[in-house]
Amino acid sequence: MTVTAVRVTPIAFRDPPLLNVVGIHEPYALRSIVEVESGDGLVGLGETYGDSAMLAGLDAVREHLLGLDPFDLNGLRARIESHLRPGGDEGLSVAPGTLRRNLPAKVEAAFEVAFLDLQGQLLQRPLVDLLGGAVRERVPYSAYLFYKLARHQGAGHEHDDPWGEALEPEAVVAQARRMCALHGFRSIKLKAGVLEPEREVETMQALADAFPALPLRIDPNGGWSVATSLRVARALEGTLEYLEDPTPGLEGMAEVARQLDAPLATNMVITAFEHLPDGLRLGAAQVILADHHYWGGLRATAHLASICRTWGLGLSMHSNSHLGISLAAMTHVAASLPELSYACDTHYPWQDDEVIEGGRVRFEDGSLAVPSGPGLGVRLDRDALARLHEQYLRCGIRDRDDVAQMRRYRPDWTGALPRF
Ligand code: GKR
Ligand code: MG
Repeated sequence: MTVTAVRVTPIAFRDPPLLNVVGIHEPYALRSIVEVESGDGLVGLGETYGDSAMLAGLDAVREHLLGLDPFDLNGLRARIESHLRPGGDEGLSVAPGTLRRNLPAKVEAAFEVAFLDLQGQLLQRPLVDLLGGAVRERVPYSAYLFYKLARHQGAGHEHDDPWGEALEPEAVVAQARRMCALHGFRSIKLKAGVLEPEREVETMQALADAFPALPLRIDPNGGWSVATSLRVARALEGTLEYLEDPTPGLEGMAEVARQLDAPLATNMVITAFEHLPDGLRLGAAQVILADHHYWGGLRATAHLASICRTWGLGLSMHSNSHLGISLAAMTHVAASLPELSYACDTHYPWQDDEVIEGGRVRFEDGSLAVPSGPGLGVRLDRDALARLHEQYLRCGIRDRDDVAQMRRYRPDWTGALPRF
């Protein structure tokens, strides 16, 4: 049994006007849906970034996968490596899908998930069993809060967003209450680097008062200088389970880490295996945020988890905007990792579109059961795929660009880091 067809379909789904350090989300987020067919009519699924660099990478290797055995994951890597060169190091980004950096790892991840989905379907076993089996039946996720505007602007996509504006501490607490009531989350993360740091400290203190029993994290995506990071961290002493990417660069993170007791987490300065030696030598982070979409896949994520265990690092999970195929893959791998000791990030509650049969996935008590069907345990809804592809063709967005989108609101905006 071999791979007989590989399809990649770019899609766009609605995304609210969420603020971050470099700008604001556009009205649509992009993904690609990967389908790998084997001779017996089975289809393995993957979901990844939908930016143009990623689509070009997927397209460059697509036809070279024909004839591969879906169990031959070493063959998959070899074919990708012989047809794709790693890109240059383009610096920090909140949008891994737009970078050529890690491109072979990102392409491998998208196809590896689809191959593993096929393997699971052939063996009639859930994907988690191919990763060593589940160490937990349910995977906890955290409430991912954003400062946000009430309305998108520009390019004919103006519309109000049902979550309304959240810029003041009370509005963010209300957002947290609504998100926790809807999904039962038991830990909270605030995307920061948006307002003056003192305002963000007030927001965190309001969250700590409103949710005294829940672990809290804050992530300004490298938006603060070393001095600002230390000031904020000291103001929040005792309230943080970890402080995520307070400042840009390995050296800056190491400087902050040296002066604090709270652990630093990162999905910005250590994003590939080759960053680990320097990161470890400098002590730049104590918690690594895994993300199979750019670390090279589900097995690479397990490899990263082993390295974290060996070197005494914590392991958490990062997310960008995504739909249900990614959510299923994240849940399978998270269920298989004994090292994962934090609730995973997910942007999923901010979306309302879906591409899988059955529609939106429901969290219960802030967690998801590992899908029990064979492989990923999710199927593609072809009508939804066609509709979201049509939305991609119509929306005109081809690369995530939060900086350019923010210039519609503030023409002098640069998005340069650190901001404060
Ligand atoms: O979507 O605005 C966003 C986030 O800032 C995202 O791009 C980051 O990659 O959520 C991510 C993070 O934890 O840094
Ligand atoms: Mg982060």
